[in-house]
Amino acid sequence: AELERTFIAIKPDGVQRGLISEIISRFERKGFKLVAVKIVVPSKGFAQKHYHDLKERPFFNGLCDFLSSGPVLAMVWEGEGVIKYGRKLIGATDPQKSEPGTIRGDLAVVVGSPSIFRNIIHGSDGPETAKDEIKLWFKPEELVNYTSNAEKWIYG
Ligand code: YYY
Ligand code: MG
Repeated sequence: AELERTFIAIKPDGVQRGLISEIISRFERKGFKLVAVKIVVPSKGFAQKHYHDLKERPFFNGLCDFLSSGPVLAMVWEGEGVIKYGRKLIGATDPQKSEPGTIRGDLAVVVGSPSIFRNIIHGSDGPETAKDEIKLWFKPEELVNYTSNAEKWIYG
């Protein structure tokens, strides 16, 4: 089994709305394993680093203000296919377009301006960004290696 990890963050709107346990539960019930977690208020500079790929976009400044506006729950989840499947659990970027059954589709508010910022959750979009984002948010010693007794039931 290939060890795969992704960076998942509950954004300030998700934390303030009391959605932490709901979101963790969806990853946990799917069979993914939590290997790092902490709550932090990122500085604006840190948010700019996190979203550096989007720095040319018109919404970059507002997006970074939003991410640094309050506590964020930063996590690393591990499991086979977790990067791609994590994105599937999260749903489409725009809450107006995310399907019911996804985190954004079920939980993100679709009204308000600019509502697309308030889409509750971030997930790495590929193996390279997962690696970079985990490194940005966590020190190596904050990641915990352990065997879950459920793994033989999940992976066979
Ligand atoms: O990975 P994901 O969060 O689904 O979308 P990205 O394209 O990486 O954009 C990051 C973040 O930026 C998105 O969650 C909301 C915001 N955003 C926006 O405000 N307006 C857009 N047109 C696109 C993205
Ligand atoms: Mg993205």
